[in-house]
Amino acid sequence: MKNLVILISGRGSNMQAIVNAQIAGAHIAAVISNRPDAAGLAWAAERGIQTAVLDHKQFADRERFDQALAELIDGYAPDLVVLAGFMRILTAAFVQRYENRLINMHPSLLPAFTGLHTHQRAIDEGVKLAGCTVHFVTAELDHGPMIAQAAVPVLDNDSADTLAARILVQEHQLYPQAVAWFVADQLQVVDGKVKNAAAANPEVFLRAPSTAS
Ligand code: NHR
Ligand code: GAR
Repeated sequence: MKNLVILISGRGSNMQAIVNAQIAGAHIAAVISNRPDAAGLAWAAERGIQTAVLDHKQFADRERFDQALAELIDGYAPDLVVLAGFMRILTAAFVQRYENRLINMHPSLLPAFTGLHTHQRAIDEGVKLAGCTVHFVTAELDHGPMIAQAAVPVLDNDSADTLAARILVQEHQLYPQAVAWFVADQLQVVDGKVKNAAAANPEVFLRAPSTAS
C-alpha cells in the first residue's frame, strides 16, 4: 500500500476524482488545505478521510509555511504528495524533500502557459489545442518532468470558463491514471524525462489519451 497526501486550496474536484477512482494499492492518508474554507475539505471528511488545514496567512514567510507543511505531511508517511488545485508556490527546499514523489496537475499543454490564468492566455493567443499536463514538481514552476497530457480543441466562441470546463473533464480522467501509474511503480525519471513502463502495454497506455475527444 502506498500512502498519498493530497494538497488542495479550493473545490478539490481533482482530489475527488482521485479518491473516487479507488486506485489499487493507494491509501489516501490525508487531504490538506492551505485555505480553511476550501470546499474539498468537507467532501473528504464526509468520506472518513483525515483532513487538516495549514493557513499560509499564519506564517511570516514561505520558508516557515513550507517547513510546517512538510512536518504535517510527513506525519502521514507519504509515498506520494499530490497537488490538486494547490495554489501556493513551493520553496526549493520543500520540492527537494519530495523529489520524484510530488506531482501536479497543470491546466495547460506544458511547456506552454506556465503559471496562472492559463485558459484566458490560451484564448488570447488563438491556440487551437489546449489541455492539461501532469508533471513531477521541481523548483522551477511548472517545468518538472511531464507524466501525461490530454488535449482538447479550443472553439471560436470559448470563454475562459467554457474552455476550463472542457479541460477539467480531461483532468479528472488523466490525474487518477497518472497516480495509478505511480502507485504501480510504472514511472521512472531518466535524464529529466519520464519513462512509463505502462507504454509497453498499449491498452493501458492509451486509455487516458484516447478519451481526449
Ligand atoms: N511549486 C514549485 N516550486 N514548482 C511547481 O511546479 C509548482 C509549485 C507550486 C504549485 C501548481 C501551480 C500550477 O499548476 C504548483 C506548481 C500557484 C501559483 C501561484 O502563482 C502558480 C502555479 C501553481 C500554483 N500562486 C500564488 C503564490 O504567490 C498565489 C495565488 C493564489 O493564492 O491564488 O504562491 O500552475
Ligand atoms: C484545476 O483546473 C487545476 O488544473 C488547476 O486549478 C483547478 C483546480 O480545480 N490548477 C492550477 O491552476 C494550479 N495552479 P479543483 O480544485 O477542482 O481540482
